[in-house]
Amino acid sequence: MAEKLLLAAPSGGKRPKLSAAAAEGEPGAQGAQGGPGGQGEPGGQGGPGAQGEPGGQGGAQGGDEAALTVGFDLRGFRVERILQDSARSKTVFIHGQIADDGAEAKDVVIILEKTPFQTETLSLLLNKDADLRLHVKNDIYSTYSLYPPPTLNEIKTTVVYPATEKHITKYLRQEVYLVHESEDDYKTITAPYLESKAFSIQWVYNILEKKAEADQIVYENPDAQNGFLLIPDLKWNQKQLDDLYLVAICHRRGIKSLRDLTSEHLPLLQNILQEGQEAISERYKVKGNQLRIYLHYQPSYYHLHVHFTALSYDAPGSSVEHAHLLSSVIENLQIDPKYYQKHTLVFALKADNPLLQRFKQTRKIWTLKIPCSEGYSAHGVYTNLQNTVVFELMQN
Ligand code: G7M
Repeated sequence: MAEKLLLAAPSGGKRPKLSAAAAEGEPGAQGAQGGPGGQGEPGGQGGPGAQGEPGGQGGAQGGDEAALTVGFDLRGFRVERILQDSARSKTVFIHGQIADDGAEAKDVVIILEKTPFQTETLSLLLNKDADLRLHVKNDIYSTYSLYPPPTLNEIKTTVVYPATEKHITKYLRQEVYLVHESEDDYKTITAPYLESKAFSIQWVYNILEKKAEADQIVYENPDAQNGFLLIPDLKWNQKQLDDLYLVAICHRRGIKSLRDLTSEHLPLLQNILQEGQEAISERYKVKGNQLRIYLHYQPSYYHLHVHFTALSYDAPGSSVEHAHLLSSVIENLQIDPKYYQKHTLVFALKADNPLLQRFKQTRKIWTLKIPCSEGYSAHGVYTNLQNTVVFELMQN
């Protein structure tokens, strides 16, 4: 590799190297920020643009060249395989390995994503110096390849290093399956599963404790009970509003997900809805009726947070089997304080998701109408694990 390639620094890994600028002592040199902590993410999303969103927060935001002081050294990088790619979203998920001098090669996941066009820079793309190379010309129609200057050809890059097997399978394209989770299923399958796994949400605590991304905070209501913090999502490069994406993270700990919400949490949810919209309107001039404000179920991280995305943006994870509009959540809780404990919730899980395996393995019981002597009924008990059907005769 002729030139050293420098990417935004991931946290946690030991690879970040100072770029030439930083080495020369340019102002603004800073260490890698925050980070993903160990992943868990049982709620992996189906389809391309899989979420889950690990990765350190890069130093450069909002096109601040001076902030590009810490890079990621790609020497020794080699592609192992493409985990998934999407021509539509112009995204590719790559599993690679990086061999540090002499040391054992470590896994890395790199996500490359072509960024949306910015209206302000179109005049720099299309002018008399534009390098346009003709493909086809026919009457009034013609197609070209346009080779823009490097600064207008940015590729958003997320690095997870070192990546675990979990990260790799998380991004691997897989079949997805719908799960209907009843109140009982949650108690007997999902809740014990979540308790058995120590999903790390260190990155969330880092944000709440201002140990990471502190300079990114858009708004904060500091109330320990009903307050929250609003911050740009890792997926948004903040360079254009078309794909605006922020997350509101509540200060209160212990609310794992939508399932835990009761009417007790209404003040918190109303604050997030109201103040979140006001803060975004003030900072970005995007009104509340142009925002999609929702919670994921299942989420990737089990600390309550709410997504704010531009309504016109087809954000990954905004499909009906995944997103629950905050306004509807509030209304449901006003109608029934225990709505989210009682109702069946439907979501999609990837084939290799351990939670899906638990649903499959768990004993299902269904009632069959089998003629019996008066006063008795028969129940069929089906166990996936043993592949057996057992009938029980029960007295009514
Ligand atoms: O699926 P779930 O509802 O759990 O979504 C979590 C959201 O948190 C996703 O939209 C991620 O892109 C976002 N996210 C994940 N990490 C690790 C970070 C982070 O370190 N910083 C920020 N700002 N957002 C993150």
